[in-house]
Amino acid sequence: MKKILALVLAVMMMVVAAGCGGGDQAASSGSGSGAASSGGKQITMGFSQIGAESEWRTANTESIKQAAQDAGVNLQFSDAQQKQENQIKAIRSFIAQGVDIIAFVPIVETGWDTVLKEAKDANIPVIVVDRDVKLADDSLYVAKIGTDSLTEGKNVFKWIDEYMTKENKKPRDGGSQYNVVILEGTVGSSVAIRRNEGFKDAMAASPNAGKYNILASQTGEFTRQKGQEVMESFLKSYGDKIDVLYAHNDDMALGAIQAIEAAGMKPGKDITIISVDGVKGIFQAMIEGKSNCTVECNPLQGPLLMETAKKILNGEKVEKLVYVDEGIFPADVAEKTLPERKY
Ligand code: GYE
Repeated sequence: MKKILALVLAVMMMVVAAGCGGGDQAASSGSGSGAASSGGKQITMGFSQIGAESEWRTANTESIKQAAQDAGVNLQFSDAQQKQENQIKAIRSFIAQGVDIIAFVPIVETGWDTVLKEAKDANIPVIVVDRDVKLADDSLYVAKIGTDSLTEGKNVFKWIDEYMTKENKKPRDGGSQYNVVILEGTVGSSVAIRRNEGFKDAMAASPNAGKYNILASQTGEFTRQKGQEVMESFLKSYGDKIDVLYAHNDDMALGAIQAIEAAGMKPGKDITIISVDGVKGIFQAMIEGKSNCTVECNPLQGPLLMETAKKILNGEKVEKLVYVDEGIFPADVAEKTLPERKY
């Protein structure tokens, strides 16, 4: 009887030990194999992406997934299909799960106060990625990693202004002003707001401000399809008056190029085209002479995001705002640059 009892006890102890060992092993093998760790356990990050509206966004998602894998971070990825309410739901479920850290791309600027307060109350740090948020209390997030949309918008105007002057372009309607149409990004997104603001600020500050007339400006929702549709309607209303197209992203410019060709005009010649992002598709279009310039916006934010998350969870101080580096690529460097492009 005693022997049986001893045997049962021994087996029980083995089971308990194995259980603990298993747990320890899972935790330590995480850090041992270079996995991200906070206090020895693998980091779980809840990440809410807005969707897959553009080539840029696909590159952004891939960068984040790859960087999580490289850093050994357990990434809980959620796709919001372009809806803020889905993002709020995802963030709430990350809080309920008790993830270590939350990161998200805010589809629009406002409406985040309540859910971010819930994350703060649950002691879960938040990193804002890519776009900006507008909050009453900025302590609701720890860090923001992204791009400088205001500068991008300014650079667009400066490039256009130099180009039109250098090429000695004549307004197509025979008047004294260049007519500009704008395809804007998602309504209410910080990117669409700032890319407009930057463009208009630079225009107002230029001695050539009077040479430009913004004929029409409408959202194309950052997609190729919508960009094409809205450009079709611009062409119907203003056809041979349009001198310049500014598209808030390359995908909308690519859609617009199709609309311009279908209307029997030459994109990149009859209508000067500039857009933002720097995706491979627009480099190809520039090589074919169908677009004139892209102002880069860098989507490869994954490595910096993982590094920042680790620092925050290790109690290190991080910068509140970090912008990634970006360049400007006119058509004459497209062919040389395309092979080096990573997205
Ligand atoms: O320019 C556009 C995308 O938020 C900076 O979103 C990003 C923008 C990017 O869909 O292509």
